[in-house]
Amino acid sequence: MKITSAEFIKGIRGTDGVTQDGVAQFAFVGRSNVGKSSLIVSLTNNKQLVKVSNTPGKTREINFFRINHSWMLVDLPGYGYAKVSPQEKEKLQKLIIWYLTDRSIKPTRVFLVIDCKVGITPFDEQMLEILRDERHPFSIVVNKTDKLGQKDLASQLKHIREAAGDAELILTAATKVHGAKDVLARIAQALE
Ligand SMILES: Nc1nc2c(ncn2[C@@H]2O[C@H](COP(=O)(O)OP(=O)(O)OP(=O)(O)O)[C@@H](O)[C@H]2O)c(=O)[nH]1
Ligand SMILES: [Mg+2]
Repeated sequence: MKITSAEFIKGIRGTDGVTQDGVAQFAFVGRSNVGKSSLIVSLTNNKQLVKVSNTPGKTREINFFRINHSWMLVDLPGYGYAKVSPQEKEKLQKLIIWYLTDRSIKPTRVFLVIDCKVGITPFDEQMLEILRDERHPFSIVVNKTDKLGQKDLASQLKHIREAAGDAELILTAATKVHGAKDVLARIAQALE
């Protein structure tokens, strides 16, 4: 599948206003700084579309991007970033949980993004629990694979596989556009 158009639709901070037009939504969730926004850049090949920075806690809204004039990519804020205020942290956490649990929202597939160096954290475990409880189809995207050598990557993947159970793993390096085609293939399959 090729992405020929990508447009920012809106960012929401409250618990209303999700586009209810029934189009498929593919959502990226995960800890702050794991590379969710970078993955969206790598899929769309459009740096202007998404704000990516070295500052964790960059995405503060749920951002919706319409792709190929039909389906949506959804960029969620990250959880677990220590330096945002406790109030902001709680607000962001509520926003993420609302997106994943509200009955009116039915993401076609959720991509839980993790940093291959860090592995699956207790926060990620909580997200996995929610994804399973809500019965959302999901994949675990193991990002930043360029940061580890072959041997370390293999050993990290072993741990990640143990914690991931039967969840599908997709390996990526967003800033090198590695693995983008595998994520896109998963999306294409779900859209069939
Ligand atoms: N080396 C390397 N760096 C990456 C990769 N993906 C993202 N980064 C870098 O990691 C930092 C954070 O990336 P973002 O895409 O903003 O992360 P995010 O998950 O959207 O973060 P929040 O919006 O805070 O939740 C940026 O400096 C990216 O350039 C990758 O695959 N490899
Ligand atoms: Mg982001």
